[in-house]
This record gives sequence, structure tokens and C-alpha cells, in this order.
Amino acid sequence: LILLAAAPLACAQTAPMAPDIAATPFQPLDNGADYVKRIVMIPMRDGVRLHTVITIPKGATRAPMILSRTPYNAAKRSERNVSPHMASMLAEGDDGYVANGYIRVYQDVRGKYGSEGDYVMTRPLRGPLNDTPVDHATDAWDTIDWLVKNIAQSNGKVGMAGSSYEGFTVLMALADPHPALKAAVPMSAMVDGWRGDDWFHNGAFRVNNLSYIAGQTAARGNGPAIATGVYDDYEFALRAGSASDYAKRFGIDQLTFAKKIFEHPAYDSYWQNQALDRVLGARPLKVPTMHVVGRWDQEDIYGPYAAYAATEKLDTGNNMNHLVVGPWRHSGVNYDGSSLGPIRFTGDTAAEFRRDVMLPFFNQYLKDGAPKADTPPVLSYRTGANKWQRLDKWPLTEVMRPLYLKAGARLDFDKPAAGAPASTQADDYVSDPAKPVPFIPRPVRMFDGAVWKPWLATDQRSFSDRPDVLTYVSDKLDAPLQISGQAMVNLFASTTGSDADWVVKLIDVYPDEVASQPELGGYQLGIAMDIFRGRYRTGLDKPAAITPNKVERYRFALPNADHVFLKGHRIMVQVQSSWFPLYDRNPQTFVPNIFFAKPGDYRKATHKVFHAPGMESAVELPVLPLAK
Ligand code: PG9
Repeated sequence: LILLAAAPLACAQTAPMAPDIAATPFQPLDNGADYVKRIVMIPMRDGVRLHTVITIPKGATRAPMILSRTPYNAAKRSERNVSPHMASMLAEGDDGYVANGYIRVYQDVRGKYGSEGDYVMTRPLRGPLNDTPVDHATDAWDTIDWLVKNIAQSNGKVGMAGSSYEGFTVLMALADPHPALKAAVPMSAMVDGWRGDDWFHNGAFRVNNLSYIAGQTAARGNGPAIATGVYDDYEFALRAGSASDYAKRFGIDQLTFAKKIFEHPAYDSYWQNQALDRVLGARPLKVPTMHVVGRWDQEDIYGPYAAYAATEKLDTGNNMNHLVVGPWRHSGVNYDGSSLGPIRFTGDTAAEFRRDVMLPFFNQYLKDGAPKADTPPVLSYRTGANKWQRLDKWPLTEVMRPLYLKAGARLDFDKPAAGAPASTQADDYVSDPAKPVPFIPRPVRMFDGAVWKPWLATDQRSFSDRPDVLTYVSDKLDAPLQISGQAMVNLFASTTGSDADWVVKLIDVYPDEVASQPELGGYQLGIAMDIFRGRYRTGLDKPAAITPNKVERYRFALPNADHVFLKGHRIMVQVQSSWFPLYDRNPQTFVPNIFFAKPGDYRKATHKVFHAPGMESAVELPVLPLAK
């Protein structure tokens, strides 16, 4: 007994200097969790390994997989909350996948967060702009190939979904899809950075991108936040000068992607060759696809429709390519869709869509033995009427009815009469780059999500009485009026300068009083609004100076709308020449590259909008007779 007690302890001791942080990352084991997480580095064909987080429901067998490829940190995208429950841990929009037993996969795109390799912003496909052997199509292909061979709990079928940049990577995968990629849902996808998505709208640059570029490309992980030291973004951007001056102030002009943008202000081959609608429209349609977008998508309101339209031509049976438009902000499909700003809808339209439309669509193609889903070619939430509509095609009409801008701030469907006195044949305003029209009421907090996300639904009343905004309004409608398609601006205008921007806003004016929601009395809700940089009027790739005082025609499409202007409402059109600081200012003096305009180039100009015979400015509306 004595001997035994004196014996040294049998178990080895941990050396005091053993490193307390292990070389391989610690993953807590939680036997109570309803999932298993696997973190793997998946090798691509060029040897680069991509960091991939795979969340597998515990006990899964023959489960399908949903893959998202992200520049926004796969680890974080896979962990909204720390929780033993997959539903609480994953993103809100992943609710349906969890409820239906899917394996959820997030992967960092090459060069970002945990992935190896070089990052190139929205890396173009191999071809004229990409001389490497890899792109998002090959990376998606290699990833899917690895997943189906290595995830034993899967049934070998993969779907891809994701919004915005993650929607762009979904579309890229469709350029050359792996055979196991069975269905795709690109949401709010960035498709054409110049025409009307993130970087520019019709040539006008979106200044908020400068901080995005710093955040995304200054480092492999999170880049630095930009601290302007000025509460009002309007004030700061105005003081900064041109967009390149703004960038220079923080060194952002040294970042490669900012240089690329500044070198390509026009719609040249750099932008044209990477526009995904052009790319996908020229390849066979192989994968059932549901393009999803929000009606008030403040970031990518152009591309999803363009990608749908380009690929729809390939869908000869009208059964593979679908479009869904909900009453949402950018990426709103993945969050609560009950309202946008003060505008309310019929319940949580986003959860409803995910549960009743998107999941059955994925299930049909991905789940063993799942029934065929009843997916309409087009599903559109018709705003104003506030009803989901199942449609055969989009747009519903391309027959346009011009709504004329008239003397006396009026708007109606009758062509302006000939013979009106010359003084009533145009309206003018002074557009002063020193006092640009704000895009939301000041102080502008452009980087505050709560302000930014719903901004397209902002009450336009704050602008309608500015002397540098022309406002035209119809009589009260005595019957509802439905538009379903893209309104077309047809503006006859002149300027005393040699360049000009034209912002045109189609607005639904609510009645003076709204009994059910008093704060909407007189509300001016933007239905379709956009900007056009005048120098591109004769060709998007051919900037040309405007001859001072010469009347020219500016023709451009507004974003898609499916809207009913209700009886008792009025239609309004506002015309202005700046939308600041979201869009950089046009100096109104023609310079070769607006990014590098000098302070002296920014000059006041008098702009005139004509409503004279032969110069009938109008917004042409895709009007439809209302269904009985
Ligand atoms: N709209 C964002 C974006 C996409 C692509 C390029 C740049 C920005 C996004 O929300 O991801």
C-alpha cells in the first residue's frame, strides 16, 4: 500500500510551454447540434485551394446541396448566430433549405478570406479580358465536381443560389455548368456594371463604390472602413470634387480596380465583354434557372431582367427559364418582405416566395422523387394592386403610350397642341454643380444600411418643389392605370453647357389622405427612376460633347415596373440633372473623362425641356388594359 501511494502519476503532463493555439483550427464538438460542419480547402484545376464551409444536417443521407460562392466571408455567411441549431445558425434566407434537409455550402471565391489565389473583382470569364486558365465557371465546376465525389451524405445533385455578387457567381457557373448542377437561383445578380447595376447607371458613376472597393480589395479579408470625418456624405463628397479626387483623398485611387474603373468611363469593350447577359445569351441554356430581383433593387435593378431576357430566347419550351420580381430592396428576397420604408405589402412576401416558389423549384430538380413544381414562367408582385401575378412572359407589353410633359407642369396622354406661344413650349431650370440635387433628404447617410436599403421608396416630395427639379403631374386618375414593362424616356432638351445628366423619375402620387395609413397622404413613391449621362446620347461607347443651346433627343429606358396607379392617385414625372452624392456630378462642361474633371470644369448651366411640336418630351408607358 505504501509503495503504491508513492508511485508517480501514470498520465503524461502537458508541457508548460506547449502552444495554446493549435496549428489546425479548433472546431468545437457539440454532440447536441443538429448539424455537422466540415471546413475544407477544395483544390481547383490550377492548384489553388478554395476555402469551403459545408454544413450537413445530422443523419443526412442522399441530401441535395445548395452552393453559394461569395466574396463576403464564407465562415461568416455560414454562421449568422452561434447555435446548435442549423436554422438559427445559417442565414435567414436559408430557412427553406434547412427545413427541407439540404446540405448548405458556402465557399470563399479565389483570393478572398480563407481561399488562396488572386482576387479580381467580378473576375471576367476566360477570353479577351481573362488570359488565365480559370474563372468563376471553372471554379464552380471544380467545386461541384469535388462536392459530389466527396460528400457521402449527398445525392450528387447541386443547386446554386445567391444574391448580388453571389448572384453573379451563380450566373458565371451557368456559362459552362457541371452536369451535377441541376438548378440555379441568381438573386439581385450583378450582370452589367455599366448599364444599370453597381458601378454605373448609363454612364453616371456611383460614388458609394469607392468605399466598397476599399472594403473589398484593400485586403484579402475586410478592408478598412473609410472615415470621412463629416456626418453628411453630401457635404463631404461635394468638398472632395470629382470621384477621382474623392478616391485620392483616401488612397483608393491606388487600388487596381479603382484604376480600371477610372480608365473605362464609357461602355467600351471592357464592360461589353463582361456583361453577363451578352455572355449567357450566346451559350446554350442547360440549367433550369429562376432569376430573382426586387422591384426597388437599389443596387442591381438592371441586370436580372437583362439576364432573363437574354436567356429567355434560348428557352424554346418556356419551361426552364423563370423570372420572379418581388416588392423588395436589393437582396430583400432573403429577409423580411413585409414592407419597404413606409410601403406595406401583403405579409412577408419574401418568406412566402422562398417557401412556396423557390423551394418547390429546387426540390423538383434536386430531391430524389420530389414532385414537379408548379412554377410559372414569370411571377411578379404587382405593386399598387399588391398581388402576386403568374405570367407567361415578361414584359407583358411593348406597346407604348406616351405620357406628355406639358406647359403648366401638366402631364397627360394628349399630344401638345400645335400653335402654342413659344414662351410655353419649354421649361427651364438652372442646374448648378455647386448645389446638386440630393438623392435622399440631407443629411445624407449613404453608408447607413437603414437609410440605404429602402432609399428607392423614399418620398420624392422633398425634391418636387426645388427650383432645379421640373415636376409634371397628371389629373387624379378616374380609373386605375397599369404599366407592365419598361417605361421609355423621350426627352427633347437643351443646355447652355456642353454636357449634362438627365434624371427622370416616374412617380405614383398618393391621394391627399390615406385613411388606412395617414402618413402616406400625398406620398410620392418612385416607380421607375434612372439617370442618363448626356454625352452618351449617340452611342454608349462614344462620348460626344453637346452643342450649347441645341435641342437634342435623349432616349433611355427606365427600370422595369409592374404597377397599378390606383384610382384617385396621380402620376408624376420629375426631371433634374444631378442625383448626389450617389452619382458623381456632371461638370456640364465636356471633358474627356469626368473622373478627372477639374474644379473649374464644374459650371452652372440652364437646361430646357421642350414640349413643342416635333419636340414632344414624354415618358412612354407600357400601358396595359386592366384585367376584368
Ligand atoms: N451589389 C453588391 C455588388 C455586387 C457585385 C459587385 C459589386 C457590388 C453586392 O451586394 O454584392
